[in-house]
Amino acid sequence: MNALTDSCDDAHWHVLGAGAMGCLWAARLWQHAPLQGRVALLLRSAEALADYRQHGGLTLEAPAGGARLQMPLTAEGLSAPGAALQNLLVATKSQDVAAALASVQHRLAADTRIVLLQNGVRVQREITAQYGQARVWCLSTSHGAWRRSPWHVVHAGEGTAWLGQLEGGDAARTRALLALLPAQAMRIELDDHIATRLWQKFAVNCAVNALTVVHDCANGELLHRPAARRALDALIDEITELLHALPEVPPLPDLHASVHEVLTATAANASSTLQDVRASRATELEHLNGYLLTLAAQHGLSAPLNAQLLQAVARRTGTACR
Ligand code: KPL
Repeated sequence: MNALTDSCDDAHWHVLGAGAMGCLWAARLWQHAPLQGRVALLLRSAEALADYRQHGGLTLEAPAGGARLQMPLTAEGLSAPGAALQNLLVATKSQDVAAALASVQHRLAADTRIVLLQNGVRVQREITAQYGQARVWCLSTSHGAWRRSPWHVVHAGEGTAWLGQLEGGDAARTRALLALLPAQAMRIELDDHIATRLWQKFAVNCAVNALTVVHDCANGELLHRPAARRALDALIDEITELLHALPEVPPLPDLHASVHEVLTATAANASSTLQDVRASRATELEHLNGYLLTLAAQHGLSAPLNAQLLQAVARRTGTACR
């Protein structure tokens, strides 16, 4: 029984997106005592479902060489019929969220809670507008994870996570939702100003991610390679000016300081975008610098450095990102 919701009937989670983050959150949800293991992965392809079932569960490796835990979570096909979803954690890439939600449309009820775990702010704004403020929550997280193999996830960097709804939302319902999440294991805190936090992380990701691809370097190198550092500083200036001019963006802390802090804390890491490029996966840049260009154009502003950056990434990867 959950003290805040007065019910254990609404404690079932489904996790959409079985990348490193999806697997990490699914495993941590499964461990969360009030849920008693009522967590299922929603898998897109029949092959993935068969492979997962044959494998028999997820393995979670805790940080710093900690324990390896086997977790027999269930899995379901994405388009399979089933009961209405109570809590849905969406952990796909930004560009896949709308299609992924559309494919579980038949299982979304008026009271299904949708929790978004993406970088950026575009998806959060679009999905909140589409499904309504009452049904959508955002998690902004600094946890790090990677997969040793498809069903074996390593919780590599223990970070923090913040939970909230755009435009404030309903505090009591957000607290009730927090009780259904692994607040301790994932260090989740409530944030009444999640929009500010999302915009801030968006700004950092716009400054860092594409540039690590162009310079093909770990995060910290952006501070230490002279050419990369010059490009970084100029890009931060442009992003700061642009965000300041956009009416929808709340006041944000100094971006030079935020970027410096993140790059120092994650110096040895490859950004998620560089990891995507190295693994020949689609990147989220259309939802980062691409979205910045869209917002700039909507307000008659220009962002030449961001545009050049996207072109440079496209040349390097051989794919147009817009
Ligand atoms: O969020 C990140 C990412 O890689 O997507 C940063 C902050 C750049 C850390 O790597």
